[in-house]
Amino acid sequence: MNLSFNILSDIRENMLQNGSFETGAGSKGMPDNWSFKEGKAVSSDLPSITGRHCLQVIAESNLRPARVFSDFIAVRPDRKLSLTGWVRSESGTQRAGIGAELYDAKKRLHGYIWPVLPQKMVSTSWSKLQCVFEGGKDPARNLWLNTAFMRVILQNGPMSQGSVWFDDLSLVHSDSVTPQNFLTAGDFELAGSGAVQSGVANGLPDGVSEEAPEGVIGSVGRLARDTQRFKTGYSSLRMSGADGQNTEMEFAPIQLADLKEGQELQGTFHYCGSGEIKARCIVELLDEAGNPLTRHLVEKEFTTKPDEWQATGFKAPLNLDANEKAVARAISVKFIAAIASNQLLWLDGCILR
Ligand SMILES: [Ca+2]
Repeated sequence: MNLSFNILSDIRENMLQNGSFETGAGSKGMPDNWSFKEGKAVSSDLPSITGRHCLQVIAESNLRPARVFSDFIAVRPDRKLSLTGWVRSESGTQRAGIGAELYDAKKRLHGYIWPVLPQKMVSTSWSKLQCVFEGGKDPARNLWLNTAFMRVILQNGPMSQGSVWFDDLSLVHSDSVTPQNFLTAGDFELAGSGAVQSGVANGLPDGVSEEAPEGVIGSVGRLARDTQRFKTGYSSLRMSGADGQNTEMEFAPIQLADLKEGQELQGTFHYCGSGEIKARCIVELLDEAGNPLTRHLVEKEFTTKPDEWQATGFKAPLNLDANEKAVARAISVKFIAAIASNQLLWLDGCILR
């Protein structure tokens, strides 16, 4: 095993500042980098997609839409931009649109475009939204030839009364390459299905959800998404302990068909503890039924320090012997630690490529 490696990152540049609405006045204020001209908008701590806050856009009348604007974004009509995010509504009868104000190089306003028209009603549960901003022939939808800046518009209405929430918005060049990470849930950003954000009710600290983040399985009741303590993104995985037992977490298996024989697997991760805790990261082969083979491809030991984030990793070639080749179908990445019942271990920014 080669011990020299760089800590990997899969952060993709987001042209929208504060796209998860995490910084700003907190609840009932306006998030940084966003403003409204019509209607009303506030930072909301309704259970969010990423982090602890989202944006609530309130239309007080059916006739007048509520509109929130991003900061100015430098754009070029010949470069396609892709916007993704999440939206939900108060009662399922509200309508949301995504648009942009178009400005020339001197920041003079020239017009509006609407890649997403508010035709359909928005669900009361979070749903994904997606659109592109690009040059083209339709002046109602495309960037104009003289467009040098735009401000993204998040609209609730018209013909929509009540609240719409937005979260986790990202605007990137469509041709920018997403850094590879086989551990798609490695940043622990999304709540698991059916997760309930904490509160007084479940006895967990604020920001800790009572279920494992999406894409993670393991010791039931001892894995949680923690939006209070994190190293990358807006949340981490918080592993709690039980005396005399191991706590385990495991990512979704990666099919061998998606990997190349002999390729060098590189993995890095961040970790932190409430005290000194010995733990292991294991990469193993799984057979057709999902059972692990005897040999571990990687077994990386690490020890947490109290309240201090550290990072480490591994490099290992994916070389299988004849027997393994015959039965192995996938690889699995997991973490195991003997955590005492009064201790906690956090993981974040897990990357495998
Ligand atoms: Ca957020």
